[in-house]
Amino acid sequence: MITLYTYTTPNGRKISIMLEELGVPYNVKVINLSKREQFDPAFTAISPNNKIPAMVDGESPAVALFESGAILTYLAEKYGRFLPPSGPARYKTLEWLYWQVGGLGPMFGQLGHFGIFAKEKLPGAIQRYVEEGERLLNVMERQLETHAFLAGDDYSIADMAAYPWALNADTFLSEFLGDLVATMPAVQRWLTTVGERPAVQRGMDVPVIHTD
Ligand SMILES: N[C@@H](CCC(=O)N[C@@H](CS)C(=O)NCC(=O)O)C(=O)O
Repeated sequence: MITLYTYTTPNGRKISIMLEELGVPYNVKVINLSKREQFDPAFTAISPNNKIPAMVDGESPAVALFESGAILTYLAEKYGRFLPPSGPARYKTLEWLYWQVGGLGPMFGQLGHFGIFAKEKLPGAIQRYVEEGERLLNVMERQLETHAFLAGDDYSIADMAAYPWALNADTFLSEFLGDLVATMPAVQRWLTTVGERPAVQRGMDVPVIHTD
């Protein structure tokens, strides 16, 4: 059985989307970042970088992984879906997956930090990450003007990785990026297409946090 360690943030939702797309059973363990549970030794034994998502698959021997790109690649290879097994299409998919993990996620994350969460507002830092966010959205728009999905004709783990973050441009980060996204028909079309997938909708609802 797969156990997903996650929270209500975009990086965790990449993996719940993939698990929902695969239709495989999985347990969810909530790592409450606001309670700093990412630093609990039981979690850092699985995720030494003390960040979600992490995943454990099976028991003896179990596969324990952190880093969303590695987890998505593992699941895609295990179940033979959403990542071509070889050839140029495989590397196009990995190219856009790494673009998300190394670019879109970190830059949007920093914009969220400096623009929204940080008590001290540093104009230079905010400007830097707004400009990076805009640049990355423009890269996406150009790619999606000529391709149905990020890596080409087929929906893949690259789309699952990018969707929860790109959605933020229109929601959580809309004060910085919303006006630009509104002028991007290809990104809008892709957000709608991906967002209408039932598995994506289910994955975006994971985890459920019980407040008591
Ligand atoms: N490169 C990592 C990034 C993971 C990440 O930044 N996770 C955030 C939540 S979205 C986290 O766990 N932050 C907790 C912390 O920084 O203490 C991945 O793609 O898995």
